[in-house]
Amino acid sequence: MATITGAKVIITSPGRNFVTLKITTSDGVTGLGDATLNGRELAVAAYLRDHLVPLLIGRDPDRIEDMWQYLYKGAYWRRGPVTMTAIAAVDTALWDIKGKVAGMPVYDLLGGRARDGAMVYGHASGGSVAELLDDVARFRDLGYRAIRAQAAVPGSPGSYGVRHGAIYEPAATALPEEQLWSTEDYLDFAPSCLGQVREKFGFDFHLLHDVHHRLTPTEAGRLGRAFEELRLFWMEDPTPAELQESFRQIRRATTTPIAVGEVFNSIWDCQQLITERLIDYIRASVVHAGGITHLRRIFHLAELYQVRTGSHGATDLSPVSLSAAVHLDVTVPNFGVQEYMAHSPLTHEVFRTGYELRDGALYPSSAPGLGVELDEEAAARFPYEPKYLPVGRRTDGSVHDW
Ligand code: EZ4
Ligand code: CO
Repeated sequence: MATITGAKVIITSPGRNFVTLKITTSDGVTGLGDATLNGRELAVAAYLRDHLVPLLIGRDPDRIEDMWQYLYKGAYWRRGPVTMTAIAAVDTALWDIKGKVAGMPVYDLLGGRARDGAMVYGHASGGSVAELLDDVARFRDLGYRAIRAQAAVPGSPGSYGVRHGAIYEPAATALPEEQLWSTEDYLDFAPSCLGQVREKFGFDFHLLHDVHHRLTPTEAGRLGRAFEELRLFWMEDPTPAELQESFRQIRRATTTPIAVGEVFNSIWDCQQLITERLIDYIRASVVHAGGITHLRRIFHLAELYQVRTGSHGATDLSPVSLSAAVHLDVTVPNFGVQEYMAHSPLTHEVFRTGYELRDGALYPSSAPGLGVELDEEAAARFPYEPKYLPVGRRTDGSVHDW
């Protein structure tokens, strides 16, 4: 029997911060797991280094489900983003190792591909509607079949999702930036903004929009109704989702499809949303929802209720996460779409990836395991830099959901 002989936490900042767990076995096989929790990176690094790594040494790397149960139930303190991200890193690294030992890509360990590639959506944005329209045209020219559209709301400098430069990185400052937000201005602006996208480009592509948790259920219902004639692929995160039953109200108000889940960390965060069919797409991710083992369980529950998948894939999810997501995406029958924001060239100096973008879809590498390598010498050249996500404030100065 092989045993786990080493587990190393690698913190690196090639363009942005990433935490990665690298597990080594007595046979000399290594596996990688993403452990990045944007703006709270060192909490997960400490959880791994101080509390999980000592438990891993000497254990059997083959027993992935048992390891998951051991770390989840063994903690006594369940769930939460820090715990579940740390467990995800161990779980993902063990799937990577199992694939390498078997000589199979992870998608084959998961039952094999149901499709060759995973359709992705790209992020078009603009400081104005005119800029957004140019950016949508660029994504269409690049072959994307699904495009998320976000534009700056006039008078709301804290509008979500507007790229400045080549890469969108909201965690950009050493302390949280405070950004002003007006819900009223946004509700006036968003339908006409997306309406202009449909007017110019028509309906032959999927159009998505992220509300980023900023509305009440009443406001979200009204916005969803205003979007109906635009036939969105989805309206994402219309409200904060701690209150799962609030989605009943949004559902009653509109037929615009609803997607939610990027901040979820367990099946318990979406059980009611799925089983009452209060959403159309579940957006939980490998890294923040307990790894491949737990996300697969969420996706299988969703399949029973005709809820499709649409995993979070912003650049704060490392190339290891993205690769794991694509391996899972191509296997599940209820796949919907995969979010994709290309990582920066600096990030790829550290992470060598095998997945490929073609015709608006990501194709997993057929290399054994996840097909991602981390260059530790390159990683050491990019030391950790404290970076925080912004904080939203309403025009009266009070804190709002960012
Ligand atoms: O703001 O990942 O759909 N994508 C998103 C992301 C999140 C970031 C937070 O770290 O909403 O851009
Ligand atoms: Co989002």
